[in-house]
Amino acid sequence: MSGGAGPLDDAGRFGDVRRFDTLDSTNAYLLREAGAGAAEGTVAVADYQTAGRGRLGRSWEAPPGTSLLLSILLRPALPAGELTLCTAAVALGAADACATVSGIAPGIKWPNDLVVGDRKLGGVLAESDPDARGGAPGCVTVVVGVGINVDWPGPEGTGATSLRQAAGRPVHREALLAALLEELIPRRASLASDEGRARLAAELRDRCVTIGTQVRVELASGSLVGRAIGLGASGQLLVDTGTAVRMVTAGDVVHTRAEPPA
Ligand code: BT5
Repeated sequence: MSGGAGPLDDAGRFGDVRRFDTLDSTNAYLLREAGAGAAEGTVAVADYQTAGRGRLGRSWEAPPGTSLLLSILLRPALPAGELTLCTAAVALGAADACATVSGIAPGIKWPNDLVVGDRKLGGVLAESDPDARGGAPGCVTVVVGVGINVDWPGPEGTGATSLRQAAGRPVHREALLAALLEELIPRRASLASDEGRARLAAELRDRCVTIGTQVRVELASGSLVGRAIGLGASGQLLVDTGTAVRMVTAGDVVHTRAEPPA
């Protein structure tokens, strides 16, 4: 199958939306499908995940029917250093979809959290498969999953929230799904050009609540403490440690203290 035909039609719409009552993980399912050659634009939505995953081996919890749990298969022609923009494209689309259906416009905590104030509303997890077949030459296979708490404010003790709690009224999961897929159309297109990618990075900069805060970044090589001062051209986090500005492409960010407003 080529990336041009199939679920992603000429208008860039996501036409192959596969729905499940239960899956292990929508990301795991789509990675398996991608490995078997599924086309770009395939979407998996589950009511419940038995092994929902977060980053770095963590888990994503949601009782049946309470959350929007979906994954999207992308096969963009992107340099490896710009894969962060796939996470950004989906996080931005999800944030705008939340605003459309609930009036709550979440911020993005770099690199992958949707937050309302300092409460986590949702998370994005991008996983790539370097061996997957089915894309055009030069394309990478990336499955981007997103979980949004719609009707359940997250696990006890995490200080998370839900759209229902934040908006003070029920929010329709189907309307949220439709809005998200709509928001993804222009952002998927943006991944395909230099100008589009610059637009995504700029949009992320506007929505990123991490900029201007003191952060501790946990990296494989140790932790980095400093002030987040901005984003690089491909969405990397720029951290001023006091002695140097470091560019972070992956890591776990803890906001340690908000800067007073200027
Ligand atoms: C994330 O990981 O935030 C990415 C979550 C992505 C989930 C979606 S659901 C559809 C798709 N299929 C999958 O299998 N995954 C994706 P991370 O930053 O590592 O955050 C995980 C941490 O958030 C956990 O260790 C918990 O502390 C917390 N957590 C778990 N469930 C939560 C929830 N429903 N709401 C808020 N926080 C939660």
